[in-house]
Amino acid sequence: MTQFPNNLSEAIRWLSSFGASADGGVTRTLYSSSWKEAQEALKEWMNNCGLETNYDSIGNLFGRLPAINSSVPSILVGSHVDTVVSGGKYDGAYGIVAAVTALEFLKREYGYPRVNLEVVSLCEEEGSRFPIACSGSGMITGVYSFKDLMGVVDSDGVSLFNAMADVGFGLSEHDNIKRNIQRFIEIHIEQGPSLEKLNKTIGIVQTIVGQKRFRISVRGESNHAGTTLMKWRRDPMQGAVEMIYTLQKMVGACDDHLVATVGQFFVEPNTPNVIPSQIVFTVDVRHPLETALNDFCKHFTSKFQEIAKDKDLDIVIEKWHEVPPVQMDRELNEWVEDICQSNEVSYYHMNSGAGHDAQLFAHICPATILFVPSQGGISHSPQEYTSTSDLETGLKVLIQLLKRLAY
Ligand code: HGY
Ligand code: MN
Ligand code: MN
Repeated sequence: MTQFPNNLSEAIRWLSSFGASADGGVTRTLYSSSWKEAQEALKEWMNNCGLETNYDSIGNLFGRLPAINSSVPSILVGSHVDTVVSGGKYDGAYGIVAAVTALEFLKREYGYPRVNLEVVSLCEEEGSRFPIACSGSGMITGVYSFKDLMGVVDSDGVSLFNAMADVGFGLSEHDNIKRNIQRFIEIHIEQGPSLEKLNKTIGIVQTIVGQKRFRISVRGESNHAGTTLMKWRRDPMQGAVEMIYTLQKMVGACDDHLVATVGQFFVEPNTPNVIPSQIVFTVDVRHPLETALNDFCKHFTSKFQEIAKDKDLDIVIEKWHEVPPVQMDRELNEWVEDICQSNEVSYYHMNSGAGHDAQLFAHICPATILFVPSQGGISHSPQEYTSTSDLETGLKVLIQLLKRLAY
């Protein structure tokens, strides 16, 4: 008999065992074997909690607590099951296990709701294997469609559709997995230091920042490291280094809300005594204001073009992810504030510097995301940690919000 978790901390530990990495972190990328095992185990747990489970064709997993009149659109509550490489135990996972625990409690205490309540374990949000992020929520909301997934391959050249088929899922262009959702609620770790620094337990998010992610390919001429004088070189490494240095200088001239990250860096042929033929690196830029985000991206990309031209290098700039900043739902946030006040739970109105699935759902329905503190503000790391009491407080607020909305 499978052993199911009895409490939140146990559930987090249990879920983190799927894709556990030697460094104490978790690596559970889209359509990997650990991803499939995690979804199957969650499905079993949801069934065991009395929820009606089903997958959609790309592997989003739903657990439904049906209403007496189940014809009205559902309230969806959940988060993403995938992680970054060597990520933490809580990012995404907490939102799923808290949602399952909340629905199990509501069913036991109050029976069937007035409105369908559905947990969702979203197949992918991070964009850490394939160059597409939020594909789970993007397909449910219709922000993405079949054509956005076509031709997508990972860094090993494996296509998204083949990886999807390898774990038993498949999408045809006639599949419509868009859902009509009444509201979307996500509970998530803050992944930053604000709540801990301010000694607050619940973050009520007003705005989720906009973000753009680019892949920059700089091509030059590979040659012998010893026989090629510097003045004869068309070295993409020199170009890429100047671009990244210039990017950092440009960020420094902006306000603190503008953040830019070079997270991936590939050298070809990546050999000590060979002048590289190509450098590929990523740039992730974020800001809570769409105009500031757009202006900065326009500025840095034209600067990169200039540097390439000046050094006689070829450059290809591909933007592969873009989400505008979105406002979370005011009414839902007022309810959360009221719940915190009546339960004497400390809270703080804030923005989210991390992107989240709630950002996609906000395009089709009222959506919000609640934060609990991250110890030391650390995330996307094996050191990610949130205390049991904060996890439990977040769950309590989530349960009361769902009770108000659906009973
Ligand atoms: O990168 C992000 O903002 C999120 O953690 N995927
Ligand atoms: Mn997340
Ligand atoms: Mn994340």
